[in-house]
Amino acid sequence: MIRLWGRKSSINVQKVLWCLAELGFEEGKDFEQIDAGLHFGKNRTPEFLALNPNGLVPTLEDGELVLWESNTILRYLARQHDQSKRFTADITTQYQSEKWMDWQLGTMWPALRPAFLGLTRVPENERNYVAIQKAYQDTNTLLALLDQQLATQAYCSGNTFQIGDITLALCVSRWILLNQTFPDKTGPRPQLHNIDAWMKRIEEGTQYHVVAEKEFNIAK
Ligand SMILES: N[C@@H](CCC(=O)N[C@@H](CS)C(=O)NCC(=O)O)C(=O)O
Repeated sequence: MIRLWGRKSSINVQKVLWCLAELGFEEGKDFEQIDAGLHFGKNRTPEFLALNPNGLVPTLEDGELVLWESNTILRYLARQHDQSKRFTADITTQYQSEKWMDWQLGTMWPALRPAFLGLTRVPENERNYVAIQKAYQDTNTLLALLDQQLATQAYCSGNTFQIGDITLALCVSRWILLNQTFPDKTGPRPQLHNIDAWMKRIEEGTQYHVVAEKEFNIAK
């Protein structure tokens, strides 16, 4: 049975949980999830560090194979466990999806992360609100690029839902929730209509509900 280490409030663990749901894996039957990280601890133990020397989640065990880096875990699951072959796209679609996955990890999340961590993890009296608002506004500019892409196609890499959409949608949902929860701290959020329509398609047509959040809750 696949074993997934990581608390369910982590964006990177949620990528894996969502992907497993898309592939038809049921928790407790096809995979085991172990709470680890933040207040759950366990991620600095010698046992865990032997699996992932970074001490971070998610970490996945599938038989002898141990993987960390959430986007790589998604690539592996889509290659190894996709019975229906819905993630076995033509080469153009596959690499457009890969491109957005790298953009999510290397560009978009680093931009939004200071706002996310600043507002949800840093105590109120220690927050740098100037840096938080700048991070949020920089993310607005970046997301206009995704919105532009979604003007001509239903999903990030073409007309089918791919793993790239999983990685992006979890960042976008945090971007929306941050503004809804702390509107005066993030500053304005532009209406990006193509992103709104894409999120609606995802909410209605995928397993997004297994990780969807209405509030920030690091306790779970
Ligand atoms: N690039 C890594 C980042 C992993 C990461 O930063 N994980 C965070 C949670 S999102 C973590 O383990 N934080 C420490 C903790 O939760 O205690 C990935 O995509 O998997």
